[in-house]
Amino acid sequence: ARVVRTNGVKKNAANAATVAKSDGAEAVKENVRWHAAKSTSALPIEFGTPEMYQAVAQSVREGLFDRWNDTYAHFHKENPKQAYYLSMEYLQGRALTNAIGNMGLTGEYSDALRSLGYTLEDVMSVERNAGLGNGGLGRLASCFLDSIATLDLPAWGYGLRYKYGLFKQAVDKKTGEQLEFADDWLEVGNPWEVARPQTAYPINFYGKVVDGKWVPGQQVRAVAYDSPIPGYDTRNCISLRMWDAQPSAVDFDLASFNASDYETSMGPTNLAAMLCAVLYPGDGTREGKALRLSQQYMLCSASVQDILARWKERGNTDWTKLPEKVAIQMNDTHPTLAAPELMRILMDEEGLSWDDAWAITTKTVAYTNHTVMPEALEKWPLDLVQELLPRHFEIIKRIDDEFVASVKAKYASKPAAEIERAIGAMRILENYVSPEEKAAKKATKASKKDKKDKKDKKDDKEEAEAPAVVRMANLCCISGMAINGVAAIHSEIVKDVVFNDFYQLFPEKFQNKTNGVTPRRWLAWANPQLSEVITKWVGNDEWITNTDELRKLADNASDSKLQAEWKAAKLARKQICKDYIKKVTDIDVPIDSMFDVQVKRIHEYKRQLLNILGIIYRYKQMKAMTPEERAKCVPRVCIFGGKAYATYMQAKRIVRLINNVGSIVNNDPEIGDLLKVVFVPDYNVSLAETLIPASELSQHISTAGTEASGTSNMKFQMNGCLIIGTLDGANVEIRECVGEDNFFLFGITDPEVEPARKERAEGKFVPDKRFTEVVEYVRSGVFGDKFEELLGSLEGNEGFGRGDYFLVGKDFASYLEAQERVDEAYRNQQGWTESSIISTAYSGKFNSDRTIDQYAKEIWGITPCTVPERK
Ligand code: B1N
Repeated sequence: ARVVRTNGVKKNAANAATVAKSDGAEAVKENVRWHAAKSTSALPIEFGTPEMYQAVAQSVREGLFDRWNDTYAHFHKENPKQAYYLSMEYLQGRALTNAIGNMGLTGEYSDALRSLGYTLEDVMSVERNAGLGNGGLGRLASCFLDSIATLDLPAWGYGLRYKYGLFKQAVDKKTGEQLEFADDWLEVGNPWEVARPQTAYPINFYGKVVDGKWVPGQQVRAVAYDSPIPGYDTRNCISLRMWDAQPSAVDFDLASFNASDYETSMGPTNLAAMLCAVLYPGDGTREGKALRLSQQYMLCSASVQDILARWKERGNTDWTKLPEKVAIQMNDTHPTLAAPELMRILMDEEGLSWDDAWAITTKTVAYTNHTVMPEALEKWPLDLVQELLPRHFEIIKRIDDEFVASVKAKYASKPAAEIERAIGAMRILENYVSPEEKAAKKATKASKKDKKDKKDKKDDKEEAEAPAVVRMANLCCISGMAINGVAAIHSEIVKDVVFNDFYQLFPEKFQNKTNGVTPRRWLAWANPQLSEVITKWVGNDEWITNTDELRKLADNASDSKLQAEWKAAKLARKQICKDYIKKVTDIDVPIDSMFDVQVKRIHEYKRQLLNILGIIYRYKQMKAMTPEERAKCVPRVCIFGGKAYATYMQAKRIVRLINNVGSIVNNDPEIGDLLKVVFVPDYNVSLAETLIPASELSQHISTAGTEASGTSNMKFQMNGCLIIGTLDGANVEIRECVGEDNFFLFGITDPEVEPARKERAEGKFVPDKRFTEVVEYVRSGVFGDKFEELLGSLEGNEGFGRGDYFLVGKDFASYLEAQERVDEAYRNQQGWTESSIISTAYSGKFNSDRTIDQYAKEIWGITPCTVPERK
């Protein structure tokens, strides 16, 4: 009865638009077979696993369409307040396993494929990773979408459809260096996206402002590509809308083309291609900055235009009530331009007054801060903003002027110097000199021309050194209705340090939203072996949404039957991981060793260097032992993964050191299976799904106060992995949940960091003897190279010295002691397994459903809008 195809194709029930759970594996099989014949790009003479992946993806996608369309229609009809998550990054990973898992069809697809002679594992491995993000921030956005859909919330994601995602990483076999390759993730097509060429908006750049309105100099079109994001155990299926840049047809200069002036005629086409070519184009140069800022503007402008068009489409008319229908969340400062863009449209296109537009904007946008590292707080050259977005510059300038005036009025009773300091810290434009002031300065200079004294020269120099910039975070704090950090400690640092002046001014805006991760992808689908044990011992699978249910595991944490099943699940995952490592690195890792993992972007503050120096110390110690002593060591496999930013030399040296240590240690016959050091190349979402379930110990060892939250720490915890870590980011809250006995803590705390740096700078710090020994050992050239620049950074301030800014030396002794506690704990396998069970049991807080529920209630003001069953 549900036949939908009419194009002469032989039909049966399974050709219908949806395969429901009740249809069973047989119907799924027929549906997949149908798609294999009719909707893949395979030629009739070729059919293998890649083609089967296409067929299955088409089948699943078809099954999602009713839910997806119904969700769209239902939101349209109900006209609820809707939230929009604006992010320059999404790390979606693979979609297939997640979609069938969320639809509750894993068993059916698995059986259907088996009877067709394939396995679901092989088929899903064909899918390319959608890697349109750098790390935690992008993956967080993707986890949030899963939770939004699962909680039936009316919210959508907006992003950019980069042609090339984050680069693919390989390791040079000879030198151990990182190699980078473009990630052409769309090469073989993307079955999860739907192009919507009807949904396109003009995006303008350059030009000038005439009579208060923007007369642009350049234009591209942003075209919508939508991907369905199915919720778990619900019919709700939301959208991730990604914008692609295309040339506007009117710009195509056919005459030039016919006159063989291809460069001129292809100009707009090339510009459009460049805009969405890569995630995070290098922004060292002015061209690079202009490109990145153009990308950010395209995301903001297209999304805001689309949001307002939808608001109208749903019959809304009273602009002053926009904040009752729309909330826009800015994922870090990258989409800050959403605020001035909303202002511009409301004023210049909809005719609202400044005051009305401002009142609306400041109730609509909200800002999440993800880092306190000063170099990551975006500042754009003022003249670039002015040139690229002249109308927005005017708007930003006026926001700044009015803000300065409001602070002066509010702080009138304070000392003048204090007012000046506070304004200096908070205003949007930094080092800005207005044209009038510039003219005045020039005049004074001219009059002083002959008596040019030293002081004047100094002034000149300062001017040259401090270019005028637009501080995006300040614009966010001023225009946002809410500002949040991403873990308790981070949100405190945001209030006390990074934005303290704003906190004094607008204490009510500041909030905390501790990050979370989706238990669907990161536990239920990534680790079916452990999930089965959990479901059995919890009594049902409610924990897949209500992760507090996991606590029930704690009651049986010391039960030998649960322990045996728990260990068996872990062992199965270690085997999968071992096979993968063998396949990609050719290293044999012993399965009965402790799997000790650190995977994350390579960054000095994350201190992979501390980890590898600790390993070198371990190696050195083992070398010095008698064979009998050595036999008593706890065997470890130390696994690293992570990408270094292409121009971040120090991070690249860390990668090389890890690889070089690996090639010495792994081939040392004295050491054998007692220690293995593995760098697994090309860390991405899929690799995380392989490594995390197999891990027994994971390292989250950033210098206190530097990691805003971390989110992999939560994934490891959920999968029963113990953590060695500092009191930083979400570690603090994880430790509170699992209890101090189940967390290997070390290192100085945030308030101790500045004094330690001072001690270091004053030459009063004496490093632990073991630290000095290890550094000297590396210096001696055992690992191929002497790593002068890398090790130098741990020392003074001359030459390569950076004064050990991230305090590797300071925390080294404490780290080694914590590692000794780890070894001791691992010797007691029962105790270890009990801690592992407890870790999972108390991971409920870190479910992104909890995080999203808080955003929905405390920032966005949205409530569930559940799509009903079809009648
Ligand atoms: O955001 C994650 C946190 O868990 C991590 O601790 C934090 O480091 C990460 C500029 C960033 N902060 N800032 C970025 C990403 C890309 C870019 O161009 C900054 N990423 C984080 C989720 O809250």
